[in-house]
Amino acid sequence: MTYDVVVVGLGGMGSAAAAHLAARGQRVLGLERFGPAHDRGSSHGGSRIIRQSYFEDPAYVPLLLRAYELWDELGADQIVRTGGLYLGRPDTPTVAGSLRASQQWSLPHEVFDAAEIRRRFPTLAPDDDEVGVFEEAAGFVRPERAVAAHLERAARAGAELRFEEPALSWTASGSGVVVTTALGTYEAGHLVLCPGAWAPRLLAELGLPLTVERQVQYWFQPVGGVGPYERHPIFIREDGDGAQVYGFPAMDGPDGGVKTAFFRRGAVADPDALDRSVSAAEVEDMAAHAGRLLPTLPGRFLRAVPCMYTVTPDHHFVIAPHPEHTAVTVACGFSGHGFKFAPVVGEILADLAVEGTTKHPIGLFDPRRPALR
Ligand code: PYC
Repeated sequence: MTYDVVVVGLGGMGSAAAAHLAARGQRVLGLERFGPAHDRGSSHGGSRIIRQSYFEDPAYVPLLLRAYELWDELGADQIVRTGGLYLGRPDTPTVAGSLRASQQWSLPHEVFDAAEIRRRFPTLAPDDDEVGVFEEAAGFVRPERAVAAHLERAARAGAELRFEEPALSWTASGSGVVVTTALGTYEAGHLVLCPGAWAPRLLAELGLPLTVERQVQYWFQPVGGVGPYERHPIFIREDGDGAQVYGFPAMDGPDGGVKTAFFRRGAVADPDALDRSVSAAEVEDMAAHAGRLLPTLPGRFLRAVPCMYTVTPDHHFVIAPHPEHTAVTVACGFSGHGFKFAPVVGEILADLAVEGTTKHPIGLFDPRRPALR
């Protein structure tokens, strides 16, 4: 057999898996339907949040602590630590969940009332009944740079990486797998599937209730310029109407603007026919929501870039051995909050492919859990 492991999809998760597998001496073939570190999937847009006080579930925290270690091993500048502020009324999932995770794992954090938020961060104008959970460890990673670094590591350790070569189908037997692409057929002992928004097609037989969503990232030039946004925490604010708006510091100089977006407010999308145009109504909606918290942010609209989420009903990931094929490992359904985990997901996928098990806690990501039936 030519390869020990084929990795399908070389975005955030697949590039990390290829790097970890190749570092363990596996003969790796990586297949990607687009070019290296492309902007057609879910790993582009210049920045992704990284944080530890995880409101989605405290069970993510040990994975985050390991992810931080691995990001730092990948490169001293992979994580830009800006601090992070999670705002809303005290009983919102964003605030209550961040506090719960911080307390459960004794993560350093502070809680500010609205007046204190305004005093410390003059760009922010929360309502009087809002609070903020602040954690210093939060910040952002640059997704394109991170994918490129993992690809570089994989190639340096001997992985063969083939781009512009979409995987069309795969079969598995007791002795291994066969993967068919637009250009050829490959045999290997194991298959790691990281198909991103193409998961509903390449994992159709699992019948997972995955929804591919179009999500737009927006950049605005603030009134008065980016100055006050240059040293600024990342933020996630849960609005009174349940919408979550998030954003970043200014990170690309005086003309680069400030990026903001909605978390989980996407429309269903076809990954092969993603609408890349962004309407004036969408820009106005974003400006209105961002402006409620940061009145100077939506000064002048600069640009907008769509990407995709692949969403599970409970917003938890799918990472597991394939329930029917021991020679296949699956990773999908990252639901818009997965990128920060990329290096630890790569480590887990390498564990599962090589050892058949992992010491990391991945019970939450079981494809057979009730929420996915
Ligand atoms: O990945 O933490 C995250 C995130 C928050 C809002 C959008 N993405």
